[in-house]
Amino acid sequence: MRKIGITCYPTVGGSGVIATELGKLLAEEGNEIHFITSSVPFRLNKIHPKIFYHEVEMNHYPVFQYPPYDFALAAKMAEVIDQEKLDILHVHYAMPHAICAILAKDIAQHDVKIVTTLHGTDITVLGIDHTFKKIIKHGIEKSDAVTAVSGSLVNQTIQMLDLTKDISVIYNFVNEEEYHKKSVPTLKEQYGIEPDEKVLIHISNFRKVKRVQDIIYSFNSIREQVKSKLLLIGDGPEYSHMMQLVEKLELKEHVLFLGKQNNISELLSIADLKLLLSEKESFGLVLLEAMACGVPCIGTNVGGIPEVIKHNETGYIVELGDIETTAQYAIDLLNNEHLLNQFAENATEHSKENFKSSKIVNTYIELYDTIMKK
Ligand code: GMT
Repeated sequence: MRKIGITCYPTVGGSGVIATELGKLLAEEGNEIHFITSSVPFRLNKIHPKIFYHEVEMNHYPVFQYPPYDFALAAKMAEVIDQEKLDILHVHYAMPHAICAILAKDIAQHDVKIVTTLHGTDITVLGIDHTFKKIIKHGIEKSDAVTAVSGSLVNQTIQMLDLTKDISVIYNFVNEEEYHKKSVPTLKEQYGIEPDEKVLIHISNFRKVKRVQDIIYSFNSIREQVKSKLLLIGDGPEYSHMMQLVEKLELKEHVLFLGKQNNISELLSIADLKLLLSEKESFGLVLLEAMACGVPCIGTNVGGIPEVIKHNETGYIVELGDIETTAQYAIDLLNNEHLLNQFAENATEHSKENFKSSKIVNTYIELYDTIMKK
């Protein structure tokens, strides 16, 4: 039995999902898991005798212009390392979690190993603010092991930070108990979708990098040739702009804005095709969630997306901003029932074979055991 601390962003987001699902599966394997976060991770939805939660508490003193969250986190990490005698502290995101973990390790009496998993946005932050470069590099170099969610992210990290450190690729996974095709016979009707209408789906946090407008423009061409509806799921800064665009293109009755939703696998179970046309994406967990539910995907040739979608087998890869090719691929696929079924089957197989949760969790366990021996 290993004692493992996990820190992640607890709110909605792929990295928080992966960290929490990993913790749950590690607990199932008999490990003791200690989440050290600012609030209960949103996917920590069931109790388990081997899962514990330590809240990072913040005091608001008027003297501080900005509340020192990073120090509060490091202090809590150090406390939990010593109290619980943690073997491993696994942090998701270099910024600031890896740096806080290094500081906590220095403070704590008990020896702990630090594992940092990079999810992408921690590295792309560098594009916004280069003052972070040295501190992120420090967090990565001082970690006992570093993993990234795609080969593309490893290359990008090494290039941007001039690193010599070994970074292993450990792909993301989905909880198969939740993500599989479900029988939801009345759901289409409940959303006012005709039985013979195809359903396209996009799920994101509606940040600019997700280029939701490319999805809407593609759909505008698709629906001229395929009777279909577009489901837009999630919320974020671009949401109201996208609503305006849909109105401008007179697509209001064909595009359903559903906002944030919990039962994504049920919505995926009525979808025929998933679109993710981002300009930055280290992995694209939503693609894997879709494929696990038997939904083929079209994604951009960006970041880790081509490592997740098998072009011409589980979906298609298109160049960034190429709305015409996206629409053409979608039209051809949606109009060919045989090919669509084949792609759906391939997608399920691909997710099971290459992103199986038990296989990924074992890879993390092997990594923990290797560094614990050092
Ligand atoms: O994409 C986001 O804006 C959210 C971000 C997060 O913190 O969850 O996602 C990143 O991590 C996910 C889990 O590893 C990946 O699937 C996403 O591709 C990655 N997002 C980006 O690289 C933009």
